[in-house]
Amino acid sequence: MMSTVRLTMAQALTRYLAAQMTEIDGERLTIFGGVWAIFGHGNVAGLGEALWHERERLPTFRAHNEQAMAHAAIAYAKAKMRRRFMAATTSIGPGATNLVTAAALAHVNRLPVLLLPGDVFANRIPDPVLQQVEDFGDGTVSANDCFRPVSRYFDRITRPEQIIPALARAMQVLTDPAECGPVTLALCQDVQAEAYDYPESFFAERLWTPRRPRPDRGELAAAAAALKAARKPLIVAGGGLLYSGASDELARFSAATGIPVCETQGGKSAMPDDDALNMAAVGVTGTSAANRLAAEADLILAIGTRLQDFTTGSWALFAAQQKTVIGLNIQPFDAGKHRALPLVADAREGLAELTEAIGSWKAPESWTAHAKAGKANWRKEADKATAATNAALPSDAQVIGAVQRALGSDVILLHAAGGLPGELHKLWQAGPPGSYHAEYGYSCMGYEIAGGLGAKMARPDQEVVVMVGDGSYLMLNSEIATSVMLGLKLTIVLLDNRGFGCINRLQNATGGQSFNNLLRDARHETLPEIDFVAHAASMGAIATKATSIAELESALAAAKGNTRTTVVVIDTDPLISTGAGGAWWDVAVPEVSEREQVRAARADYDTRRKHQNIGN
Ligand SMILES: Cc1ncc(C[n+]2csc(CCOP(=O)(O)OP(=O)(O)O)c2C)c(N)n1
Ligand SMILES: [Mg+2]
Repeated sequence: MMSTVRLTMAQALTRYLAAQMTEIDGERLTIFGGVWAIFGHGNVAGLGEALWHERERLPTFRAHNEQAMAHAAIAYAKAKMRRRFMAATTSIGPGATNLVTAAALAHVNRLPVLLLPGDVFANRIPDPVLQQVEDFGDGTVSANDCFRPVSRYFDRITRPEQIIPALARAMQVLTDPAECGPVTLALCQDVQAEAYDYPESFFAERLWTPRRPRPDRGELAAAAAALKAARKPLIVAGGGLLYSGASDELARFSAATGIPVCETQGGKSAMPDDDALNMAAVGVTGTSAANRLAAEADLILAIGTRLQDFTTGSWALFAAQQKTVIGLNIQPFDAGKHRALPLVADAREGLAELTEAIGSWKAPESWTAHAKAGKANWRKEADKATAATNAALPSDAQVIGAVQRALGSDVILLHAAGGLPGELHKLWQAGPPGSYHAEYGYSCMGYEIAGGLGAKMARPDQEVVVMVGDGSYLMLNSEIATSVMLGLKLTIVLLDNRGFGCINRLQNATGGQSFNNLLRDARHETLPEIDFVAHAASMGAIATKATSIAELESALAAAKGNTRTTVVVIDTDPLISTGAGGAWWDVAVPEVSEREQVRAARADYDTRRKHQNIGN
């Protein structure tokens, strides 16, 4: 007879999660780093009770906002290079839908997170329960259906035994490097509390280690032949390369072949910034070194990248008419983008086999030298942009320079939205792989502080430096209090330019009048003067204001010794961004307008769109 154990569905679920293991550097660990929870009706009685039983193997953490706690979970997975991850559970209704934005963020960024929103009663007897969305024509709909398009796998658990196949599928998705993303298991509240005789074998420890598929022979031969025919090859390194741990392989490949490398937001820190063949940032927020090569390249080896518009300059950046793209990617969906020759494989395995397949082939020396000269020039431009200043209102770039001088590169630098991503992509000199943590797939305001907390949980040995604008800070800052409560120190640099600076600049660049972005341009009775120092201090942070770049540098140097979350606020100029480098970005300008500036911007837009390589 099969041996069974009688448990509630929630108890079985937590027991199962606690038994899923992984191995990192020879150490055996639970693959779940813990569970974030905000309880309410729909999860407190069922899952809440079960988490209490498992609190040793599967620690529970409390946050202040469901979206934020999921951001923390997602950042944890990113900082762990997807080798470990977390779960997040909410009540039904608003608690659950607060998670939806975070689900989309994980979906776009291909990051694993297990979302466990509570759901309405499967038996429907007490309907409509508090917070239930009632569909007049469909009894199976609940608020959690919002998760479907933003989950890699979605299921609603309406019977206790359903978790047996559902959790197996969940683990497969969470640990699959190609499919990886958010998994949502909506847990009907009555079913969480319902008992079932689960087989003991369901709770046996299970070890998960990353799969590393090697390339198909035919695809490898085609890619190697294309590469050997190239005169101006360029590597675009994306986030998948970092997740694969392929940095050393990339450095070897680039050094052996003389092929220059450039990095997407997700791929930045794949190669040391000071490597002469690392052109650093590519695309809309790219360096002059990378973008001039992109404009000329006849072969682009795109590794582990989704090739989003910021990378391709909306497909106007890679300008050569005759060119080949090789898509080295573990996900066929990405590998074949833009008519690429697909090379479906793990990045490290793929690079290793490509190295072998091309033998002693090297890129023409003149191309390598051209790349190196461009990089040296870019460093001079970047140093100019980030140099110290006495200006009353420094630029974002000058603040970045100060942070870099005070803290160096061996920190985890984290950011997500506003003007900072573009400036940091260009100007930050990243340290070792993973030291640059950009959420620029969804570029979600409010990721920054909660994300910093997750990154710090993943890498407690590292200084985690969060750079955030006043707009993003105001949108979601509550996990400062959680970071203080958990004793997880963040260093937060808050750039206060009194509003949505980058969108105001975009508005002006598309011919628009400054309107509704900076506080001063928004309808107001009183112009807000927000005291961010007092605000952060009220949550327990050590908070100071720097009134100059010099003060910022000394405040950050002093913050190194702090063990509590530290917030340093500095006022910045909303109108300046770094002109050097960069590329066009397709933002649709109105075809008809009373404004002369809009008409001019549209004319320019029409011209620029002609340079988009559509399907080429
Ligand atoms: C949740 C969310 N809402 C809206 C946006 C669109 N958006 C991108 S940046 C930005 C302004 C950010 O302001 P702030 O953080 O102060 O940075 P700044 O632009 O001033 O550098 C807005 C509204 C977004 N990315 N995320
Ligand atoms: Mg701002």
